[in-house]
This record gives sequence, structure tokens and C-alpha cells, in this order.
Amino acid sequence: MDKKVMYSAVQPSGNLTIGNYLGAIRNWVAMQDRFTCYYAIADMHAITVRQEPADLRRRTLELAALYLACGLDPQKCALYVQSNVPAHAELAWVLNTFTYVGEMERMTQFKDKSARHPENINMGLMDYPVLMAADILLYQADYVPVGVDQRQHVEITRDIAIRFNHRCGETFRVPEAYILKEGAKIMSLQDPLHKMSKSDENPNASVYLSDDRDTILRKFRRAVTDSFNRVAVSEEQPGVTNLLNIYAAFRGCTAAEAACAFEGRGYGDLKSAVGETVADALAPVQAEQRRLLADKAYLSGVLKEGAERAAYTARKTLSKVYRKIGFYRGE
Ligand code: ATP
Ligand code: LTN
Repeated sequence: MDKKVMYSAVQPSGNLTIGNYLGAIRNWVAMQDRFTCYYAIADMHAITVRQEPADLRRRTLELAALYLACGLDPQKCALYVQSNVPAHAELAWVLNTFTYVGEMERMTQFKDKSARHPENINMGLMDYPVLMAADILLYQADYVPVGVDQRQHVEITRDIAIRFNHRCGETFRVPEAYILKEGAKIMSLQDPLHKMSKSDENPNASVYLSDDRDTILRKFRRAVTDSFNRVAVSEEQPGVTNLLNIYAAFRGCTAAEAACAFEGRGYGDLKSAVGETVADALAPVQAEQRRLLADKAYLSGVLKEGAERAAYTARKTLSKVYRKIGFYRGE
């Protein structure tokens, strides 16, 4: 039987956080043996908010190096830069005509980002989920491993695929979000009711994958907790629960097991243990990323080959779509 297909991407729009790592990239590695995988660097999505061109280019390479440093194997999965495969923009245009303005206006991320960037509510920001649908549908993906915040975008992708299939005949496989419980939503260290985000203005709110050991320990020491003085997983203790989730996700246990391990101990102990765990886990990834970034020729080779493989599959789907909607393709 054919292997199932996995598709995911991260935007090179800032410094990646441990939320991006635990919610997304880390889970991809575990799947590369069992699935046919495509993992993109979503630079076309990133430009929906303003980017410095030089920074965008640098972060694109950094993200490629990070994918590899986290353990993604270019022999097993296609790692590529979204803008290097023109079919994404081409399919997005077609899918735009199968998507309603009202649906896009209701998207949570669109509403959030419009509120945060009122000076630049551009069409791309609104159209973001359609481009994401094009990404996923081009590869006939079965599963899309993402953090919880992206579930709505995968749902709309399903709606668009079903609508297209219904009108034009079976064309797209209808994908499912693949969301792991531990690490699916890492919260801000300063405001544990909001998700940790790479674009948070407060640098203490997020632990970046590039942070050094001292910075990591300091950020965890300053993490907002509560005055219950009880280490437990509980809705009324979002800060402590978040620390336990982070600890559990890095240690490979459940948050409840982590809570047991810290029973009767103070928040100070918990914070340093989480900090140490995170710093220990990130150190080898950081070292490998640095090593890879020094070898630009290798990175560029990996991305070129990844784009070729992706483009081959993407073209097949796009040709089918063009045929179904009646575009003239020559005699
Ligand atoms: P931005 O703040 O620029 O919107 P982001 O930090 O939310 O960025 P994305 O590029 O939107 O990151 O997300 C990349 C992947 O990381 C997605 O699969 C997303 O679901 C996941 N992710 C992002 N933040 C978290 C988080 N706090 N916990 C778990 N997963 C997350
Ligand atoms: N919107 C995603 C990044 C992304 C993506 C995708 C994720 C772009 N295209 C396709 C899964 C599948 C985000 O994480 N913010």
C-alpha cells in the first residue's frame, strides 16, 4: 500500500520558539519513516506581514538548518522553500474562486493579525488560509501536523477541498489536522493565558530556540506562576500547568507524571528543573544548526533537491486542477 502523506510548514517570520518546536517540528521527525513527507519553509506566508528582505533570506536558511538539526532527513522528506515551487501560488489563485470572503473574515488568526497590524491589513493576510490550503492540497496530504492554533486553517482547507471535489469531480484528498496532546499549545511565560508566539514583543514571554543556557534559565526563573504554592496540573494554575507541560514534552512523560515528581516541592525547584531540561535538550540542536549554517553549499543543495521533488508532485495535482476547471492546455 502507498504510504500516507504528511505536509506541514513553518513561516520564517521570526525567531522560532519552543512552542514551534514542541507543537510542530519535533513531531515531524518521528513521522518521517512512516509517511511520505513534505516540509516547507513558508516564505510566501511570511510576507503577509512586513519583512526586511535580508532578514527574511537569512531566516529562511536558518530555518532550513534547524529542520535538519532537529533530525529531519532530506533523504526521507522533501525540505523546500515554498516560493521555489510556483505551483503554490498558481493553485491558490484557483482556490480563491472556491472560497468566500465571509469565511476568510471569520478566521481567528486574520482577526488577531489585523488587530496587531492595523496599518497593513493587506489582501495576502486575508488570503493566507487559501494559500495554506493550496500548500496542503497540492501534495494530496492525508495529515497536517500542526499546533492547535492552526486547526481552523486545516478545517477550512477541508471545506475548500470538499467544495472543489463536489463541483469538479474527485480531485483532492481531504486532509486531517494531526495534533499531539503534549506540546500542542505552549503558553507565554509572562501571560500563560496566551500562546507563546515568536512575534510576541516581550522577549521574556518566549523561549527561543536560539537562546543560550543562561537566558533560558533566567526566562524560566521569571515565569509568571501563582500564589497557590502547589505544583499541579489545574485550570486555575495556567502558569504552573504550562511549566509542567513544557517539562513533560521535553522529558517524554505526561504533565500529570511531572506534577507527581514535583509534589511537595516549591516553584523555584520546578522553574530551575524546567530551565535545565530545556537548555539540555536545545544545546545539541543549536550546535548542529550552527555547523550546518557554515555549509551553505550543502543547505542550498538540500533545498534545491527538495524543491524539485515537491514541484514534481505539485505539478501533477495542478495539471489535474487546470483540466477540471477547463483551462486550455494546448492540443
Ligand atoms: P507568529 O507569532 O509569527 O504568528 P507563531 O509562533 O504562531 O508565529 P507559526 O509560524 O504561526 O508560529 O507556527 C508554526 C507552527 O508552530 C504551527 O504548526 C503552529 O501551530 C506551531 N505553534 C506555534 N506556536 C505554538 C505554541 N505556542 N504551542 C504549540 N505549537 C505552536
Ligand atoms: N500557517 C502555518 C504555516 C503553514 C502551514 C502550511 C502549516 C503554511 N502553510 C501548510 C501546515 C500546512 C503556521 O504555522 N502559521
